[in-house]
Amino acid sequence: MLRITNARVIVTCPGRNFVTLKIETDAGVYGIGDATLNGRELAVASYLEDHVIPCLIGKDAHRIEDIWQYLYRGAYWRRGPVTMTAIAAVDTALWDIKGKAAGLPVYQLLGGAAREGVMVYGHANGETIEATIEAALDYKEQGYKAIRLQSGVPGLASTYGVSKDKYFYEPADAALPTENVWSTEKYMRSVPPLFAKARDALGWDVHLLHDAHHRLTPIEAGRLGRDLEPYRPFWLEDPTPAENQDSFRLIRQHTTTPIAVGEIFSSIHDCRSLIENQLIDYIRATVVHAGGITHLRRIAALADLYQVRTGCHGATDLSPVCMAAALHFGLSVPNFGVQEYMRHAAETDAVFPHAYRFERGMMHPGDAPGLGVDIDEALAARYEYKRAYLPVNRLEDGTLFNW
Ligand code: KDG
Ligand code: MG
Repeated sequence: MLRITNARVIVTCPGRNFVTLKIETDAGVYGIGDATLNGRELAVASYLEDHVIPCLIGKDAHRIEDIWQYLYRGAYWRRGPVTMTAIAAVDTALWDIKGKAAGLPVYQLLGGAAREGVMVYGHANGETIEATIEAALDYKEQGYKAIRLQSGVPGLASTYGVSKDKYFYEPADAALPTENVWSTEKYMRSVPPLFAKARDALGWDVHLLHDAHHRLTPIEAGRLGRDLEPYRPFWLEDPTPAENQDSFRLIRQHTTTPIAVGEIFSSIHDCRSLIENQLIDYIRATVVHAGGITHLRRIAALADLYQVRTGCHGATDLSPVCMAAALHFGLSVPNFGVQEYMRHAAETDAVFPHAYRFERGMMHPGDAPGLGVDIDEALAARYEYKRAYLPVNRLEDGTLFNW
């Protein structure tokens, strides 16, 4: 028995907002879990502080599955991003504790390494095709085996995924949502030339990815997928919103470009129909937003039955605690595909010292007991929470559209 004696929520903003849960036990071992829900951070902080932490005190930290079920079934209100992010934070912290108590890195508790390292993809983005390709060449030079390409769209003032900074793309950028303008027609014309030029410049030995960010109708997605086929993209991500999962059948009827979906999914029930009907190739659900390591393993096991591989979300709003957990998961899961890796700012890395490392396009969680990541609470306290929002998106006629 490892009794939970205390749990605390730490909100900090070292470059961007992060919410972290710290669970302490009577043996002096503690664990941490990421609870960051971009743009809605304080909802999860309150859910944990006001409703979850009182139930944790006195429980046995070793009983990860029982505590997961207690928080999921016991709440009566199931699923949803706030609930599942809160459950994920508890689950991640408990795996950290179990690893520390056992003296083993978490991936060993998950079955051990199933590969030498975790292939990651970096973000190459630019205002123009030339700038994007220049960024991609830089990533290739650093050894990346997979690169996501996002470029500004001629005729549009701003575009999803295109940052002002070379490495640190930060989508939540204002105290109130900024507004972008979108034209699917202009966008659809701009992506195939980006991929054509990228293949000329980068060759064929590097995986190229693209994120359509839920902005196409199924038939538009089918056309874009088909137009990209000659350049053999690794995946086309979030081609259309996934509420109506049947609509992915239409995409499948028109293209063999692999499809990746799921960064906003919070449970296996969001993934089930897409996976069972083999409408996607990669599932992007991740530790922090999909119920923690415990639930993500369940999603991966379902996906494995249908040859769907993992491709976990890993943008900067997922803290280094989530990144560490994702690497332990990715190293051990049989049907691993790729892991997104957007570097965190130096202030973030200083608040969350970690053992994970990048080498020639691959990452490894390291062999420290537990997750191998910590939070420097004194440093974290220096960065006060700043309300920040993702932008909203409107069509050229002012209609509110998909972000
Ligand atoms: O919080 C939202 C971001 O993480 C999201 O916009 C990033 O689409 C994204 C991606 O693929 O990383
Ligand atoms: Mg995305």
